[in-house]
Amino acid sequence: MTVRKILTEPDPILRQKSQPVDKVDDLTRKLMDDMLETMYLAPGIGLAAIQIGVPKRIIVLDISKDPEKKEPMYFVNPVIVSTSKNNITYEEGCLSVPGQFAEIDRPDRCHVKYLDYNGNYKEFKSEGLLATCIQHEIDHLEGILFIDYLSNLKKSMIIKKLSKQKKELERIVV
Ligand code: GNR
Ligand code: NI
Repeated sequence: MTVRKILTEPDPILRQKSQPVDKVDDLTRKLMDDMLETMYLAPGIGLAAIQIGVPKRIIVLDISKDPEKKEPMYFVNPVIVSTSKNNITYEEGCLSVPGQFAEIDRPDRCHVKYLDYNGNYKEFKSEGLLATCIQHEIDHLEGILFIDYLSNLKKSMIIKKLSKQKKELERIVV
């Protein structure tokens, strides 16, 4: 397994729409293994392939609290079948928006269909943090970040801050 570099905002690749996977083969599984390792090291509780620069409709998640007991979940070509009418608010963060957090409202429950690690068709119903996380990851597949739900002012302040940090880092590295 290989740890890959996580792209951060503002990076136009993060705004690309990811494409469906046509076959869950060994290369797809290698990519999912790399995504999981990258996510655990970060550390984060979810990762979409586009965050490591691969525009494929793949997400991995692990919301287990105990790092000793790993509970990885893999979703290939996830599609939301339905969501609840009632919303829930979580303070969200994103590995591609480092150091920034905001309360975001999303449906409390979501039902998804997808292909699993072995390419088998599955359906899954989630609620609470897991439902929030799945929706956050599926947004990545459409090029959407949680900051897109904030006011234009808050969003532009965050993007400005991140661009500055990036420029500063480049200055140090070069
Ligand atoms: O690590 C993560 N934590 C998190 C917290 C609340 C809502 C969503 C997330 S996902 C995030 C990792 C990430 O950026 N996934 O795309
Ligand atoms: Ni994210």
